[in-house]
Amino acid sequence: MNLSQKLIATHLLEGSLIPGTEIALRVDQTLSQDATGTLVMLELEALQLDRIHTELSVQYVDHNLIQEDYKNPDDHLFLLSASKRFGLWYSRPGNGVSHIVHMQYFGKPGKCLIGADSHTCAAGCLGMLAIGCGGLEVALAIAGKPFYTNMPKIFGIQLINQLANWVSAKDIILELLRRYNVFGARGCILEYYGPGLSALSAMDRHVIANMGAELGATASVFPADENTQAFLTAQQRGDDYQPLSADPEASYDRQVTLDLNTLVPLIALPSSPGNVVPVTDVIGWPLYQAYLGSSANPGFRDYAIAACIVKNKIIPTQISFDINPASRNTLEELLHSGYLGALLHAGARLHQAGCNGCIGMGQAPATNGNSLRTVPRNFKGRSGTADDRVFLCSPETAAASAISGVITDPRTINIPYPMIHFPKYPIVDWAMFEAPLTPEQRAHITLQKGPNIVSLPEQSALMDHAALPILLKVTNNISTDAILPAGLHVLPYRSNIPKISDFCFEHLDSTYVLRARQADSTIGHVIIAGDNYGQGSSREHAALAPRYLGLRIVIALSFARIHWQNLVNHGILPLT
Ligand code: MIC
Repeated sequence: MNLSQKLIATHLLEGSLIPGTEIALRVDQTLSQDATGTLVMLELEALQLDRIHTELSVQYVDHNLIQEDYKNPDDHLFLLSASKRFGLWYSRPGNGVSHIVHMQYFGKPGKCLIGADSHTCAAGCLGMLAIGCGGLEVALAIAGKPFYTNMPKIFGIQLINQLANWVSAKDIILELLRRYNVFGARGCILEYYGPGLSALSAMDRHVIANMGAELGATASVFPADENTQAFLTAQQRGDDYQPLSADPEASYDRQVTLDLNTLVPLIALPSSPGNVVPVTDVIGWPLYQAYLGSSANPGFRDYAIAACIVKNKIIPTQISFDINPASRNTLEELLHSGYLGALLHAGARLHQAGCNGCIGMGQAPATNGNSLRTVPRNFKGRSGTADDRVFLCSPETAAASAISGVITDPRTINIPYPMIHFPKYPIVDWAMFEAPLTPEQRAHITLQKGPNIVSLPEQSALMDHAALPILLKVTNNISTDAILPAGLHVLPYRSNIPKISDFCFEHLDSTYVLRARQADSTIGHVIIAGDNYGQGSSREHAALAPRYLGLRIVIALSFARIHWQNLVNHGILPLT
């Protein structure tokens, strides 16, 4: 067996390992973040849940951090009260992005994690079976129900040789996106193996595993080996380690070999993670912003190498050089090691640990300004600027470009390849979490709901027969960011479905909401779409909000996995 099959077999409750057939999995752990988690908690409330039934469930606050008014902070306190009420761990605002923090504190080889965030697959870097999904599935898993999905094909990625200097983990996943595009791994688990793994740390693997979501993969799986053990030991969790790997003669449904030594710095052009070209194709293009951080490049080395590149230099005035630490611990380590000082001295703008500009919660780029980011996705308008020009690249490329003032191949800057000095003892600080309460303590907790937290709307059953108007026709690869945008003006309504529905298809067809409201809501309407409809984020708001406006059926050439399930979960018929 390959490792993915082993992980599935040990969690299989129903079905068999035949690709394409439905399987039910036992879930050990769940994660949710604030932008999806408020719905999860409202769903737990609707289920009248008494306590969590998983081994471990964690609620993070990492997305909606800017407190322009009461809405986001009300959500944070609601989530704290719900975590206490139901028995979840709570990670406070500023503690960092769910994916890296989960890896640091809770990730465990061999466990099955599902998460209300498409990048949950990042935890596959530790030898976990980690799958992103909609909030309702996380709520049901917390309530002790299995997770249903189709048995994926296993796509073996054999890594041989080693990366050259100035080429890093981000370039590996960008190379896979260059080859297979944003739909190339749908219905698959990407399983990495081979001698090339030995030089990739657990955090390098996180970079690669995280962006499996961009290829449409169900999960990313790495073996648990000595690099995994080194990471867990440094996190003072050496006991959580167990070695895991594919059998020596394991086979895969699909297979490719990647010679790491042949890779070059790559960059995804606006506005799809699949538009990948070598950086050499765009050198000299003007730059407005260079942006470090997010779940896609969250590790100490990603900031440290940028610090080495900009050390003792000054970033040109017109460039916004944004540092978004992914975890508070990493921020503290950068502080103590001096790397943060080098970044700040060069002109960096330091933001709090969290998702921030990755989802358009601040740091929007200027009109026509090219923004080079280490984030995982660059769908149009996601940064908060409607006509944005966001590129995806490695920290090396972002920092080298920041210092040069134009898009630059990091191999051409005139400094020796830096040696990173890692902290001897990484910071491990459980004080930043609220641990689950005892049953006696939980009994006294009530949910703390601010005025913007609105219970889930009542919905009528799907009709047996209907003649419905078609209100919208859209093309291929429509992302959930296009269906229900992110950004500072929309995100604070994540706990308020009636209000957030005002923003459906805002950038794609600003007349849709009005036309849907004017249509007969007792009949509803249809959307026609191309291939890969609903790719990207797991936000179930992209189903619930159009449903609130009367959407009953989507007819598409094909659907992205998570959005298809979200449509089903909320009573919209997805027809292929
Ligand atoms: C994303 O990267 O698109 C997000 C924002 O993390 C989403 C979740 C959300 O929309 O709240 C995701 O990846 O699922």
